[in-house]
Amino acid sequence: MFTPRPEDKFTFGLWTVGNTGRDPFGEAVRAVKSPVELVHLLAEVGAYGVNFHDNDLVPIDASTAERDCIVHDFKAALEETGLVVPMATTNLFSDPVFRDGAFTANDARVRAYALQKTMKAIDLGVELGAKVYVFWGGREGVETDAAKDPVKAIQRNREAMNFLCEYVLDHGYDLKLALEAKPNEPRADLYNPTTGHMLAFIETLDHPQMVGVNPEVAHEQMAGLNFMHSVAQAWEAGKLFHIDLNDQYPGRYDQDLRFGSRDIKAAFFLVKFLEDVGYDGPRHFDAHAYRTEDYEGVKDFARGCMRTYLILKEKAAQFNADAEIQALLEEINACDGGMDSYTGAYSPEKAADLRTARFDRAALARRGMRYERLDQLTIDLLLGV
Ligand code: GLT
Ligand code: MN
Ligand code: MN
Repeated sequence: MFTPRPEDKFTFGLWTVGNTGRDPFGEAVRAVKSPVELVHLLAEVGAYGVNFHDNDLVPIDASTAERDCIVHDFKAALEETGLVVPMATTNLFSDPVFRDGAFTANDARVRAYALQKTMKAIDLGVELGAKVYVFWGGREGVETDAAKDPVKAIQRNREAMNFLCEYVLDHGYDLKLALEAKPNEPRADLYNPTTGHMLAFIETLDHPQMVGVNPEVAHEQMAGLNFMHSVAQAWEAGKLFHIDLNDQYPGRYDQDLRFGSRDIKAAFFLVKFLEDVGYDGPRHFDAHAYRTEDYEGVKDFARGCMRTYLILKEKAAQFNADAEIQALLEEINACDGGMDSYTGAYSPEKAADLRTARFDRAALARRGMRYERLDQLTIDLLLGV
């Protein structure tokens, strides 16, 4: 029980299980593992797929011959283990050239280089089978608003996304783009800081149907938001192309904790949402092991992400089958159709009828909703009582 299967579509980035524990205050605590070694580690713990930034796989200064050799070995590891590559992305944040951003940098040469790097990285992702291409603009922001015009930044971002959509179409690639928001870190402020901002931005693009979002738990929680609500809005708009699962204490740096390790109730409602609506994309864990761990601990971390997801999926099924919970939900949502002639699509007659309808406001206001009982039943269920 709670053993991951391919149909669960659990994926990890090379940068997640390959994280060596470096932070702003300390050096690496784990030795670097090669992409091929990481593929084998992921296969051992039962993952379905592996994602990467261009430079997680191919070093930024590699020659074409080196690139081809690395890709050849990586493909062989995928074939040997059966792992797939559902998503790929570009590193537009590590190299010093991106210190002022990539697509929004003030230097036009940096913006052009960022486009060139992304085109090559898209080719690499597609070559390895990626169907979703993520954009996380880690450096697309400012420390001081004296330096950059935020309207210009939005326009530069739009120009880059339009350019890259055309590139994908021009090459006939079967690839969707997914934008990932984050409010801050590593810049003091990042543009398009939440999933909601991204959804609004996407509608201004030349090919909005090709572009969706990749919301991350930690990033919305850093902004103090209810992650599941952001996911729900993306889903309802047909824009939930990918998802980054992890956990986070609100108001802190981006912690990327093991999925479900901090806010169990929020994780439960998230898993319940994804399972209830039938989200069938990858469940990508964008997190990393504690800095205290060796590679055995990294495996514990990866197994833990998947196990917690599957436990919460089982709990969601229990919630949906629980007689008392379902009876309460039925009572809460009870509807005798008595309001149907007033609500729904507008008509002048409806509006006139509704204007004269009589409501016993005091009686309506007296109704207790039983949400305390419902929530306690949820807590009992989560605590296994
Ligand atoms: C980086 C970031 C993540 C993004 C990755 C994709 S890189 O680790 O913190 O949230 O999803 O670029
Ligand atoms: Mn992420
Ligand atoms: Mn993060």
